[in-house]
Parts: sequence; structure tokens; C-alpha cells
Amino acid sequence: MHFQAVIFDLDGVLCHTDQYHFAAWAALAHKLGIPFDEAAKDRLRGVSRMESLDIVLGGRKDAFTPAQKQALAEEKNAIYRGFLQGMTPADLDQEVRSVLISLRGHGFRLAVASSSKNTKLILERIGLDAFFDAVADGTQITHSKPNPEVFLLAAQLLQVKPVHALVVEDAQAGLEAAKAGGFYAAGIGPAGNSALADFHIGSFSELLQILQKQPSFPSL
Ligand code: B16
Ligand code: MG
Repeated sequence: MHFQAVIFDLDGVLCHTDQYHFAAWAALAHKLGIPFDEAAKDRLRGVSRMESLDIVLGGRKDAFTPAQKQALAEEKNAIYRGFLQGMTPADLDQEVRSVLISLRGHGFRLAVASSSKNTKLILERIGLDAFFDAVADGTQITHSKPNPEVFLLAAQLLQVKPVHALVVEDAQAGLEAAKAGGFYAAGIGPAGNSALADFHIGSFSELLQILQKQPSFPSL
């Protein structure tokens, strides 16, 4: 394997906005009197807003009209964006920041590939809006993860073949998408033990150890 690029998921990988998604869905579920199942949390990772809504509504998903569902999704998004407004560059972990800078210094092309339509805002809030070589997000795709579309778009924008890019994901849906697209994949957090991942990382800096094994990677 020879990596030229690293493609990062956003929510739950580059930053902790996964917790804000959960909190916003929990608030909506509470208002509707629907139990928010802790076990459902990881199923929300990586999938689109409307698919997430169906997971949250569970057995009541057919009790709402499409227009009502649209309104509920917008309500959740308003709560979520309220959390995002409080983010600052201090919400970018030092470890994540230093790994990104190190990879850039070693010549890797770097991209974000997220299902989120809020990607641009989040990258602005954490001070990474001008950092990546490419950003592919939920505003540019038709099919969300586990479809590989967002990763294939990122690879196309970076001008690298999937086989030469390492995807970093916290979601089972994201790992499925990466593998369906022909990428190598590293699982972190809840995806850290997934059988789908080619690499399992406990913390962000372990990425350097994986990529350092390449012949072209100069010693740190
Ligand atoms: P939005 P990722 C995904 O982002 C989240 O994991 C998922 O929970 C969310 O439903 C999806 O983005 C859509 O987000 O409502 O902001 O458009 O993990 O692919 O970076
Ligand atoms: Mg994620």
C-alpha cells in the first residue's frame, strides 16, 4: 500500500460535534415524548439528517407526514446549529491539530468527507476552513454514507485513486462507504474495533505510525 492522501470524516473524527448531534436529537425526542435510545446513538453516525430522523422516531416514523418530518429535521438542525455557534478554534484538539500539520508537512494531500450539510460552518468555527486541499460534504452528494459517493468525490477533488487514500472514520456506515469505494480505512472511537477497518486507532497520533511505515515517509 502506498498512501498519497488522508480523507477525514468530520463529526466524531476531526471534532466532537457527534456529541452535539446526539444532544440535539435527544432534545427533539424528549419534546415528542419518544425515548432516545442510547444504543441508537452509534447508528446515527455518518448517516444523513433525514435517515437519522427515522432512526430517532423509530416505530413512530410513519406517523408523520413528509412535511412534518421536514419540519422536525429543521427543528433539530436549529438546536444543533445553536451548539455550533458556541464553538471556537479551542474546540480543535491539540493532538488533531498537530497530526494534521505533521501530515501536511510530509506532503500528504488532506481532505474532509462528511455527510453533514453544516461542514462549512464547523470548519470555520474550529479554524480549519482554509486548511484542507479538498472538502466534500452533504451539500454536494445525493447518497449519504454508507454509499461511497462523498469519499469518491473527495478523492476526485484531490486527484488521487481510492487505493492511495486512507479514510479515517468513527462510524460503521463510514467504514462501509470507504470499503465500498475501494479505500483503505482506519477506524477510531466507536469504529475502533470494527472488522471492516484495515487499521484500528485508539488516538489520532497513531495515524502517524501507520503512515510512517511508508517508504517515502521521512523520519519525524
Ligand atoms: P447534518 P460525518 C454526519 O457527519 C454525522 O455523523 C451524522 O450524525 C449526521 O446526521 C450527518 O452528518 C448529517 O449532518 O445534519 O449536519 O447535515 O460523521 O459524516 O462527518
Ligand atoms: Mg463521523
